[in-house]
Amino acid sequence: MAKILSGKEVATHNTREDCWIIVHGKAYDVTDFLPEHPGGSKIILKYAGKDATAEYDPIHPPDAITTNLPPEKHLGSVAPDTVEKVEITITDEEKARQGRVALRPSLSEVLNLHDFETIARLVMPEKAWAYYSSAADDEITHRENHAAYHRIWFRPRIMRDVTQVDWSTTILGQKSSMPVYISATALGKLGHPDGELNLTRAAGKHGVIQMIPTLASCSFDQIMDAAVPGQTQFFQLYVNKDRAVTKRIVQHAEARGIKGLFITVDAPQLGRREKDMRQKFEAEDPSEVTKAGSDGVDRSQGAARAISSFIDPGLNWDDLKWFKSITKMPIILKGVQCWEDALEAYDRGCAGVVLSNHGGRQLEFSRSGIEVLAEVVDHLKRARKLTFPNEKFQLFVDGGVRRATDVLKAVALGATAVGVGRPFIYAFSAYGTEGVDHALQILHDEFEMNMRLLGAPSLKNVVPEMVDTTHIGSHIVSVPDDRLYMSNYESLRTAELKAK
Ligand code: 173
Repeated sequence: MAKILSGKEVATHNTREDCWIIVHGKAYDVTDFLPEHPGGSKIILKYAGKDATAEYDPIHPPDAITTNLPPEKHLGSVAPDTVEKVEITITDEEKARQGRVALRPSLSEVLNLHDFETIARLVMPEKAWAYYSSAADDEITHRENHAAYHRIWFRPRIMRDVTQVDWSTTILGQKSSMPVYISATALGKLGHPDGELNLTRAAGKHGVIQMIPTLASCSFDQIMDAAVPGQTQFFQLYVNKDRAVTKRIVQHAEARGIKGLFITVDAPQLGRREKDMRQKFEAEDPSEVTKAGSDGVDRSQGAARAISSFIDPGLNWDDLKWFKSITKMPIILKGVQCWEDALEAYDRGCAGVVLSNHGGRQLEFSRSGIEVLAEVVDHLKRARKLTFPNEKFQLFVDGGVRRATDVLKAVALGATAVGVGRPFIYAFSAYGTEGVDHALQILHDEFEMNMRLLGAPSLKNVVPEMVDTTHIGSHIVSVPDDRLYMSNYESLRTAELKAK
């Protein structure tokens, strides 16, 4: 039997030279790990000799500490009643937030995916809202992602029997109840204690595919274990500079039944997300975060940058051969932004590409995925005689999708499916799993109606002739201010009123 430590004993190891911390009731010697911690040593030192669980949980999967530290640094259990409670001061701001949570509108009042965002903004912890909602620089690309759909108009057909309409499909050969998948987004527990599991459960219920992020705050295995039998999941990969780590992650994902490997290719460095930066990750002591700490990690750059230093900026086309040698999963490049790279991905044997600018969080003035889709389809048809949607080389789009009509525009143009990220985070941050369930149900309802109104009994009938893309490339130059929506449209105001 391993010895049970006391909190008092752990508390004596509270210096940079001798640093123990407690996570989930177990003590760890992290002294040697301090310089290696991707988020810097200071944040660990703040909890030297103490229980760090509350700080640790939203950022790390539960197994991060056990897999990163060699077994001899696992010191064993700590008797719970001997551990000094870490004072969590509830600020006035937090009290006010909890008050707003209690006044959330009921889910039946939530009519569309925009409503979740309205509510999430009011009820999410500020740090979480800043992290999720932020985008690069002036957030022009972020807005453009949604605005681009405003430039595509329908050419519906009439007098077709639409008594039965079916919007189910297959994605990489896997069944999906709609041409939508839940895109990968990091740090789910910032928004809700169950984090990504909210997505897994709702996806399982609705027959929708979840793309599991490398930087989930639940462990990969927890997420896999939460799936119902037969539920399909994809995996989003950030390629680690240490390829042995990458190989282990990829092969474990395959062994656990992941059906598609989406390699992120648009983030050799993380974009500047100023909303997030202003929040000052672990901002209790502003003097500590205004500049790079003595540990060399610049935490003034927001939550994401603090934990992204492992991503390999050296990733290049030649690496694809290696990926193919270590896995049989279909490989899809996520973050392609022009036809030349889509063509290269096709020629090098990828199973598809995601036309994406990372939710506007990376290169500002990247074009929207939907605009790039039109270009890619056009060139691949001509250069390689492909037709779309195509079983062997599938095109995906993400960014700015809020309505089934947005999805149907992408499908008409040749996309197999569309990724939706933020709206589902907002849904679970405000309402947990039920929120995601409701969001998916809203999309189902929108699909049913819009398929009928388009005159499309199935997705096969959603063809390029059904959309007018004349102005797809006419970018709005000024910052868009949608008067009609802002002045006339009845948005869900009850949340704001109740909150005041
Ligand atoms: O968009 C992101 O925030 C993201 O992809 C990321 C990357 C590295 C660490 C955390 C999040």
